[in-house]
Amino acid sequence: KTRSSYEQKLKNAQHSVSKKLLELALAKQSNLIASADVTTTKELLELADKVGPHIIALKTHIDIISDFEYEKTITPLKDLAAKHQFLLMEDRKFADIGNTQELQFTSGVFKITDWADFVTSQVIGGFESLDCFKNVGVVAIIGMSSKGTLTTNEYREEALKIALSHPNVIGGVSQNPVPEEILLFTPGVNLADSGDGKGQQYNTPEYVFKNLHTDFIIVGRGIYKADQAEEAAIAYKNEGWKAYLDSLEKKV
Ligand code: UP6
Repeated sequence: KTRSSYEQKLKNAQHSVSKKLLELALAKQSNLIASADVTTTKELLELADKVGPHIIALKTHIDIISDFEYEKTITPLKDLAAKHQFLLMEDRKFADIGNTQELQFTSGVFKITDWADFVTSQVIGGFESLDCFKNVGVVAIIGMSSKGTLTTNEYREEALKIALSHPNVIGGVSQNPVPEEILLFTPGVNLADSGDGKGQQYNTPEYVFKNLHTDFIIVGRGIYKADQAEEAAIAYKNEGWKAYLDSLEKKV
């Protein structure tokens, strides 16, 4: 069967964050999410400003920023997101009981609930552990890209049951296809490398659109480690869009 287009998915989308992502993808002709795995506020803001026009979301690991200060880090980041029209995806990968996740989501110095449009969460804590993410979209970790991951077939099947039935869930992170009711986000995408020597495994944009019918590609080092981050973002954006258009025509 052929995949659904972003237009078709937009018609069926229930969650406001899914709608926003699909609208941005169509408006910017981009399915690219840049992963900003940099460790200072200056690098984070510079990267966001450079790649912002070409991405639909910026993915953060906010707890790796060494000089984090809400006013100096988040306030200007939100301004850049508004200026360049991208969403903020905090890749927190919550993995605890609901009450603890709720505290991690709302408290501490990062106050993720105040600024993230959507967050990632493991589903290892069960269905109700996702109830606290009421005001955001959740991307459930279904399968991981790293060598030796414990996200086996059986695990992924159970994880998908939670993802498909929970109203806060907009999508899943996976290296395998998922049902079209949820959006598929695929990290482990790089045009130059096949791995990083630390267990990461890479595929090309072409591969993940053709074989997984993914919706969005997540690229970290392929962009922020490039000599020209903006040029790299444009290259991944163009590759990703071309691969998406090709996947509309091909059957899996
Ligand atoms: N990520 C993966 N694989 C997963 C889930 N998440 O790589 O299964 C995240 C990493 C990193 C980004 O935490 O932030 O996606 C990939 O970065 P890279 O392109 O530099 O490898």
